[in-house]
Amino acid sequence: MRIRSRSSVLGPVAALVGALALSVVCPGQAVAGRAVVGGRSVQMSDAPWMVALASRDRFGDARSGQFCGGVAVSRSTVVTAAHCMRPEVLGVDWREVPDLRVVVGRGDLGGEEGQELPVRRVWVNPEYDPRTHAGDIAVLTVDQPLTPLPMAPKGDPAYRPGTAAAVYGWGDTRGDGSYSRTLRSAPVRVLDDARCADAYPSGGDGTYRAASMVCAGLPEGGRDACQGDSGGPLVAHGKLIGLVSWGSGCGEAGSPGVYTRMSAVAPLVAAHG
Ligand code: 4AZ
Repeated sequence: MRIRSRSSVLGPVAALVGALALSVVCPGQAVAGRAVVGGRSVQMSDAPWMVALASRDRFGDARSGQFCGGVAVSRSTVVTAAHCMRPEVLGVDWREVPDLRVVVGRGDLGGEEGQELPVRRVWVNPEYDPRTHAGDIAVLTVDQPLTPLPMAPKGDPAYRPGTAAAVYGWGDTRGDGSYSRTLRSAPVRVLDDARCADAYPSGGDGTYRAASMVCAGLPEGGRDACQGDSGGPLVAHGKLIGLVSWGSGCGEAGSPGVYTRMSAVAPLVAAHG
């Protein structure tokens, strides 16, 4: 994962510096081009389980304070990435964010459609390992009824390599700090664990662990999750198979997106939802 630049808080100069820093940290990212990277706009009615995590206090009003994605998995439970709740993202401990919200039904973050729901309870996986990125899951509870997406259980064919999947988010569309105002989705394919283990051996930015992660993309790159999409869903066969977690750059050939494998964390969700 990389940390979303807090441009709305820090102002345009910092945003420019941040964008330049990103292009240094992630060379080649910009050439992947085209928007999520390689995606298209989707209507909220086609993804009613999609939510934005937001704090206007931390990230400003322009995009409803969005900083990560999330997905409803029951009428009161949202799952997201553990790393979204870290001070590297929020600037402070999540307990000190005065207005943590789950935004539902708002495809255009510049608008007022839908609702900003207060978060009743937060559980961040204490086993999350920022070195490998294993265990990247947090569970948020809200009071109002949500529209859930079912999680694909262990052994579900949706996890098979080659399966058509889609990733959703309001994140960076070009790898240069261009966060989207509208919800986007990119079609990708579930990739073979061996390919992902080759792409991300131990000792790098993270380590691919097939037991707890799943990876997706296209062999030629061009479609991927990016900064700001973290915690959002990877959907296949109408079920949730992954949460946007990390990867090297965005949409680069040979560097697929890595996701928290839902079947591996389902017991944690059940215990903390
Ligand atoms: C991030 O920083 C991030 N291309 C998420 C996904 C990917 C890279 C970065 C995968 O949140």
